[in-house]
Amino acid sequence: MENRIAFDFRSLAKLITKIENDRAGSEELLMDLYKESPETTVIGITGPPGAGKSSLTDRIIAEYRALGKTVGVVAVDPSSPFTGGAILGDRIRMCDHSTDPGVFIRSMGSRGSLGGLAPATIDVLNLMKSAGFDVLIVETVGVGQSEIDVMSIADTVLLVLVPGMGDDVQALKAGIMEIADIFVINKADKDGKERLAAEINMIIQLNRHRLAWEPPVVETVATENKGISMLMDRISERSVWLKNNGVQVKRDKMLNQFKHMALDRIGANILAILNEGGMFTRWISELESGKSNPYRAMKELIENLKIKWGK
Ligand SMILES: Nc1nc2c(ncn2[C@@H]2O[C@H](COP(=O)(O)OP(=O)(O)OP(=O)(O)O)[C@@H](O)[C@H]2O)c(=O)[nH]1
Ligand SMILES: [Mg+2]
Repeated sequence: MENRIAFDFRSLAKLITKIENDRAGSEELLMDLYKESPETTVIGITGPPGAGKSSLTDRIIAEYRALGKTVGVVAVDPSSPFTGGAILGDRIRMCDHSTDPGVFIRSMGSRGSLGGLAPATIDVLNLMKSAGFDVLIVETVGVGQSEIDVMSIADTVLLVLVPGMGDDVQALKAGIMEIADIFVINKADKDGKERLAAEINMIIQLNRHRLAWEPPVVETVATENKGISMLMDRISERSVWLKNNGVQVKRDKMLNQFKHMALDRIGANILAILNEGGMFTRWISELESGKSNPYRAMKELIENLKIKWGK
């Protein structure tokens, strides 16, 4: 099989470190390197801590490797101060693949990701997409806004849940349908999977009318390799569906990505400009002298922006 990967892994690792440590300085680099890569399957894996996301990732890597496909993995661990693979091993259970020349695994911690983990992760994923892996996997913890942001880059998002968290599913309801393309009930060897499945199915039914793609539910036991081939089948079906019906889905995801990228850049630039212009210092002194208040300051800010950018 032809190897489409454009860089050797050492260069790739160096580029990622550069992006993590100096996002603003890497902008030019990303501008030059960015390449749409329609052949790359991008899979997002998210869910609560300890649900078995890394164990599943490990199994999925093995399945794709058996087909001769190259795999790139980014594991985001917001609780870790480390980056650059230092925590590979324990929390990220993919040791089996660490010596495989067709697999590149990178972990990202909170250190060095100026401007937030989500924007930095998106930059790194875009780089890896451009590098030409057959499959790209991104693992994140949680179902919050930052996961939703990161997942805008994935074609197919697996939401991994475990039995015994029925009430949590209720609490997650709002975010859940926005993010899940495939529900995975992992640790199906534990009690309570029927209840969880019922909860998930209820949420799917409630949202059915507005879903173009109805997310399937798959049960797995990652540690015993059970349900994995079923999961791979669902992932393939999703890919086929995306090929035939996915134009709007891709457009929506791209739009989402653009908005986040724009907000991220605009936010950083504007804060710098305001700082330089001494706006913050002036606001503080006006606040202290009772001449203004935070709401007046914001009104002034927005009006100035409107003058600059029209409308
Ligand atoms: N019983 C059982 N245990 C599992 C299963 N899958 C994973 N585990 C165990 O659950 C624990 C957490 O697995 P991980 O794969 O690290 O979970 P994770 O979601 O990646 O965890 P974080 O990245 O820390 O959020 C490990 O001890 C696994 O061996 C499963 O299907 N059944
Ligand atoms: Mg993990």
